[in-house]
Amino acid sequence: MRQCCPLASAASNSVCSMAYRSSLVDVHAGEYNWAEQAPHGTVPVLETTEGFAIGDSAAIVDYILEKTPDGPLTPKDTKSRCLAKDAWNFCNDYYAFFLSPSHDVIMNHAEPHWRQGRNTDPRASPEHEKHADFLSELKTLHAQRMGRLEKKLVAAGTAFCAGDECTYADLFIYTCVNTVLKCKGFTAFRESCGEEGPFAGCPTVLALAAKVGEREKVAAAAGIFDQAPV
Ligand SMILES: N[C@@H](CCC(=O)N[C@@H](CS)C(=O)NCC(=O)O)C(=O)O
Repeated sequence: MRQCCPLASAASNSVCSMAYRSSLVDVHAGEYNWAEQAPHGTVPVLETTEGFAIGDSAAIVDYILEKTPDGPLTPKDTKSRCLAKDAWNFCNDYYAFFLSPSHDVIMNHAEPHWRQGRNTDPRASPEHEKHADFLSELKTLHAQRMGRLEKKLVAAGTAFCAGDECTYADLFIYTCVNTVLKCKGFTAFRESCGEEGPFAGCPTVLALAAKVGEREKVAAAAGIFDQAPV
């Protein structure tokens, strides 16, 4: 498994009942030219033992779920399967529309197609006249989406997002929350949220993330957030 960021961890480590070798790709080290070698030019990438590679996190999750129907984070019935996918896709949008554009701001990437074909918002540049508006819009989006997730979890009233058992989707919630709470690149964002922090009004989201963080394998990998800028 090739990976380099918390999103990648969410896709892969989340269903960690399957044996795989994970290699953390340092995008600056050059030991793996993922822009060329990865099928989509992005990470994560799962190089299966069946001779093909999968280049999209959702497809990687599907593959692992199918291979490990009894895995500890695999939903076991139709309702939890659908609810887990529902929550995972919600987090994936949060990644695409908040975490990823924030990544561009943090890493100072505002060139048009830096992300292998994803359009980058030019307002990510601190020199752009509307940079402050962009930051403010991202903050609003974060608050709206996390508020929506809070409402969703409260309405479900279950211990985890897809029922009373933890699933791979809870790992993505955990990853989104901890990226914002712990990664160095989000320091300015956290500070902009004042004393209440970025998850004010979302106690259920925070509690779920904390509960997931107590799982042995998750706790063992928690250092990744302190190492990663985003
Ligand atoms: N839809 C893709 C998105 C993957 C993605 O954006 N990965 C980022 C790292 S978290 C990446 O490789 N971006 C390319 C770049 O940074 O140039 C997926 O879910 O796998």
